[in-house]
Amino acid sequence: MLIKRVPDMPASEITDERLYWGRRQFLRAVAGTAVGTATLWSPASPAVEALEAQASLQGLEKSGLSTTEEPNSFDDITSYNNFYEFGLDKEDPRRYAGRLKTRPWTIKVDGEVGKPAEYALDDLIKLNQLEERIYRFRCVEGWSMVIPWVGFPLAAVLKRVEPTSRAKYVAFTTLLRPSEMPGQRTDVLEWPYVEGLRLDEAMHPLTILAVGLYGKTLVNQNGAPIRLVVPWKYGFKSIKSIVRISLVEKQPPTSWNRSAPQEYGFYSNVNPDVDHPRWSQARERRIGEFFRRKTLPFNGYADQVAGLYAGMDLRKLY
Ligand SMILES: Nc1nc2c(c(=O)[nH]1)N[C@H]1C(S)=C(S)[C@@H](COP(=O)(O)O)O[C@H]1N2
Ligand SMILES: [Mo]
Repeated sequence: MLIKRVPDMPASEITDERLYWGRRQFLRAVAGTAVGTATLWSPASPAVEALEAQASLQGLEKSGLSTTEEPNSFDDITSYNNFYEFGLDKEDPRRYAGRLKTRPWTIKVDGEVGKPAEYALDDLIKLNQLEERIYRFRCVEGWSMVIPWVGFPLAAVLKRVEPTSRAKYVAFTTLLRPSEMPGQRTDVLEWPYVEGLRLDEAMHPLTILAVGLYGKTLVNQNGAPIRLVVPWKYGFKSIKSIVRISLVEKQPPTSWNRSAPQEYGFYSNVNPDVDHPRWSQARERRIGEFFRRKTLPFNGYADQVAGLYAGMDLRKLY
């Protein structure tokens, strides 16, 4: 379908027609809701106020897995987002995500496990030691940031439910709530957004569930109240606003692969040597910088994760 858009395409790649119709469809969906846009977010309100408005997270440990690179500002991280449930433009999530209610929030962990569980989010958080993890983040569109997440290893959550020997993959599902997510009233993607990892990727110590940013709870545009972060993969693997984590036997469907399989594979490891069919992945623009920098294999995490893919042809399994 023409109105379907691939994630993160450079603006130059998007035909005017697609952008026009995708945007119109979204605005029509927003107009159909009771809440207008004016009260949701004043673009003039300084980022510091937004940061202060979030609850502080207590007892954070500093992680040895953090990069020493300088983090992007809170303003950068919360104003330039992909979250198609809230629109196609980078500024849409900040404008429209405020209406999403993130409490109460339950998250189900089920499937091929001995002890399926359903947690109130705050209980799940209490079960885990929160850490600050400063990670590089690379979007398939060609931009990158450094983000000080707060979270805990996904492995801790998975171990607690005791995966069976049949569990080979992990499937993640975003909330489906069109009344608060206007993008879900359009067909830019099939909803809800879904993602997946192989079990060993999911269990890797770098893979975290993030519940915060800059020491505070997540703002909605970044995937509140809980989102995945897989720093060696393109950004779209890092699914937001998760309600279900299922251990499964077979490779699960993923939203962007389903939408454009020739462009987005299941693995989606950051790989400067494999071009996107419509643009090079060799370089990236760090938000806030002028000159582009070289993209690193596995986004700079090769020492830790390359071993997961030994013997695989990552040109085929992109
Ligand atoms: N549910 C959901 N998760 C999502 C997306 C989305 O549209 N919906 N976009 C993905 C993409 S393409 C990117 S680059 C990151 C952006 O995360 P950030 O806004 O926190 O930087 O979220 C990912 N997770
Ligand atoms: Mo992305």
